[in-house]
Amino acid sequence: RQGEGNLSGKHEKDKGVNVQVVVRCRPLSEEESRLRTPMVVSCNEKKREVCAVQNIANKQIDRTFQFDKVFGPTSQQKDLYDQTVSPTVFEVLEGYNCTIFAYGQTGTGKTYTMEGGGRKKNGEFPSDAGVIPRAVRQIFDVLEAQNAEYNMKVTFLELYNEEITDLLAAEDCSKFIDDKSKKPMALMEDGKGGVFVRGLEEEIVCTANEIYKILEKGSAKRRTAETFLNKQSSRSHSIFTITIHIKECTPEGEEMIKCGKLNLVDLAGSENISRSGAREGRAREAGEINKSLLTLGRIINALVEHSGHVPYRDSKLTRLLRDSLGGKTKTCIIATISPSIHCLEETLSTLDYAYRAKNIKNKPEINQK
Ligand code: ADP
Ligand code: ZZD
Repeated sequence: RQGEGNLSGKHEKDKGVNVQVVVRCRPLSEEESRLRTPMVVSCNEKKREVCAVQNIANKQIDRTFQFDKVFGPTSQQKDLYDQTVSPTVFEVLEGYNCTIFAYGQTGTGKTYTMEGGGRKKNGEFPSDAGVIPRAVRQIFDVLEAQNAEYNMKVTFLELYNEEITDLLAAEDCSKFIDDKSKKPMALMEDGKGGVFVRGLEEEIVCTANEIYKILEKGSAKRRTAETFLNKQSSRSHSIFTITIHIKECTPEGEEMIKCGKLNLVDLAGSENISRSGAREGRAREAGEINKSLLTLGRIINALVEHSGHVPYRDSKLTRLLRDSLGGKTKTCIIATISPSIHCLEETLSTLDYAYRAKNIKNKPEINQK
């Protein structure tokens, strides 16, 4: 099996594998239903197509896009997880680095998809749990079933206005005072082409419950920071990372360490960042420009147009996740959209963006020592 893995690894490495792009359309909210908001998006999950209907000068124009997968308004958290994330988690356990991005307009379900609804009081796993808690559960289920020898660490950070907040560092109220003298968390080169955040808390974890406690701590801290610093959560990016080292023995009795990493990224709302840049001007005037999200878009453009310079270094997000775009990581983008007529323009912009990202090729490699 090892040989097979290496072979397919080599094969993939030569050709490159495309970034996987899936689209999820949320249902109308209760409010939208009550107001009989027209739905302008239809999803054909079998054909993997999304169709948006546009009325221009009384003419109906349909735009249809095909993606790697499409999840309609009635799709459940489990459906999306089983079909797109679960295979990725198996790859992480084989020693790949994998990244899942949620991209879309504010209010379309990025956080619902990545985190999901809150936890139930009775301690049961909630059916609306999102990608992060489900990935945690799967990782431990698989490792325990394999009786594997492993160690695992997690980090959880937020990026707001090009400043990093460690969501796992102990609560420190002085952090919430907007003190100009306080040192921002710096990105450092690791000498191997990657970067790390200096001083970022890495929690070593042994059980799924420990991670859930950490998530609880992280989301509490995020809420406090939002309140104290009057942050707009729609403008922040959050990155939850799990790194796993697994000890294995080859049939020859040689010891081998596989290392896999999973980055789960909830991006800032994509509104104001249009492809043409037409609304860039207005957003910039309003001080709303999100450097990291803008740079992400420019990188996608540079990679799909093969236009030479790829501006990875222009933002913190893209420095941190450089390897996920055109690098050795396996990457999946979940583009979230609303079905409402009031969101049509943003929906089309998201679909265009996501459709272009399908052309990015990465060269995944297993990490093995
Ligand atoms: P975003 O993170 O993109 O701003 P949210 O995740 O906060 O959006 O979702 C906005 C609202 O819509 C929330 O109340 C959320 O529970 C609901 N929602 C989003 N996606 C779905 C879905 N697929 N099914 C049911 N409710 C959803
Ligand atoms: N989306 C909720 C958190 C929020 O915005 O607060 S849901 C999941 C991933 C990352 C962080 C938090 C969670 C979340 C949670 C809820 C309540 C307390 C702690 C953590 C969650 C949801 C289901 C299962 C496990 C964790």
